[in-house]
Amino acid sequence: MARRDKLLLSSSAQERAVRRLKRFQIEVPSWGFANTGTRFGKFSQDAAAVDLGDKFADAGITHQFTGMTPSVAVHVLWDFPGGFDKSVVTLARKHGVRIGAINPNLFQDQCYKFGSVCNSDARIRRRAVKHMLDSIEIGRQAKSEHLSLWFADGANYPGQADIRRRKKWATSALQKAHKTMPRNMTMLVEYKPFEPAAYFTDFFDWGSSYLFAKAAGPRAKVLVDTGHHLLGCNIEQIVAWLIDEKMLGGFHFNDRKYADDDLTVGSIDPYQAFRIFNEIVAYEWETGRDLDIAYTIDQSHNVKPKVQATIQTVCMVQELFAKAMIVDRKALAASQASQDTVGSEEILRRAFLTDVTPLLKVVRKAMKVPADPLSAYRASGYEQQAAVQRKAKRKALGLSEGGSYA
Ligand code: AFD
Ligand code: MN
Ligand code: MN
Repeated sequence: MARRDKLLLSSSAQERAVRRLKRFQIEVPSWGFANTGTRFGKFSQDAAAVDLGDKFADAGITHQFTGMTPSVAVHVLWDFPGGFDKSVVTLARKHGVRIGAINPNLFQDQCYKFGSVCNSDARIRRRAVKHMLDSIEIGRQAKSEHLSLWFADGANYPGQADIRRRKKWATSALQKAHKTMPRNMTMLVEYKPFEPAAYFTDFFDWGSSYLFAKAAGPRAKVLVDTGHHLLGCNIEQIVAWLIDEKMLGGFHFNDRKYADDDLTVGSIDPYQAFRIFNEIVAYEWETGRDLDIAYTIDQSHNVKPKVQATIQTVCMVQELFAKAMIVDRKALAASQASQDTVGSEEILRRAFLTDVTPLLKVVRKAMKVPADPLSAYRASGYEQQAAVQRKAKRKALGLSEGGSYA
């Protein structure tokens, strides 16, 4: 069990930490609230969202209990199956949230079997570009600041595809999208080394996304999904390099044991997540300004109740960021300068092992949210009520158990 040190911060350090934590927000994914599953099956939850209004309601309740999640990342195909119009913006506002990143869906239609922007059939590539341009238009109407791109493009067998031509096709597609984006929009280029493609993916690591983003244009950056790295990869080193290159666009946060497991943040390796936040806080300490990036949860839970898992993961992000906030930066710099390996490590470890509950209590009081958001939510009865209402809604709509519109 990790040692729990009492929080000993100078008042100025505590005030600085409280101010920063009050500003810390993270976007929740619409797809985290509807029933989903794996290729092995879909296990429905009565309380899971049935339609977009339910998803916004769940995001809104998450924000009500945490004070940290005012925006919702949306998936164009899953959330707007019948098209988008301004009523969606009104619906989100009704639930106390706003539309965040726009995620085109370039991986589910049958035509994308052999890829979207990297498909050897120019007609499919053109269709993929059109979907990106349509998604940008949705973003323009929703006043979204991010076009978040994940491509499932890749190959399953050696010899199946021309790697260099695919790179060129993708580059051309991203350049067309970048040209169309409104000036307030940033393109986030996500990477993933495998899945669903098994031999190679076209957007496979931070370097590929970096090169694609650089080629696309000045408002394209790299999106780091913490579940998208080969085992043993040093993610905080990637984050530090991207920060230094001003190419870190944002994160999709989750945790994983083996693959892209969509586990709640910190459930497997909280120290790694803390080290990622440590790089962010170190930059903010040195520059005196917040790192302007998109913090997003990317999880879709099958065995945890959806809203509970979302509140749990958001609170864990906040707790680990708080721990990074209490690292003694001056002492760390001095210790590194004197090459005191143990001393430097101990400064980081002690911050990680410190119980920041007292600090979070101060922050949450100031934000007028419960001191323990998860316990408060679990006692609220929201989930039980949603289960009854949504079960009835599914029945009335003739949806299969656990079915949802999107
Ligand atoms: C899947 C992909 C990727 C993407 C997300 C939402 O692996 O992380 O960002 O779906 O589309 O998790
Ligand atoms: Mn992701
Ligand atoms: Mn993923």
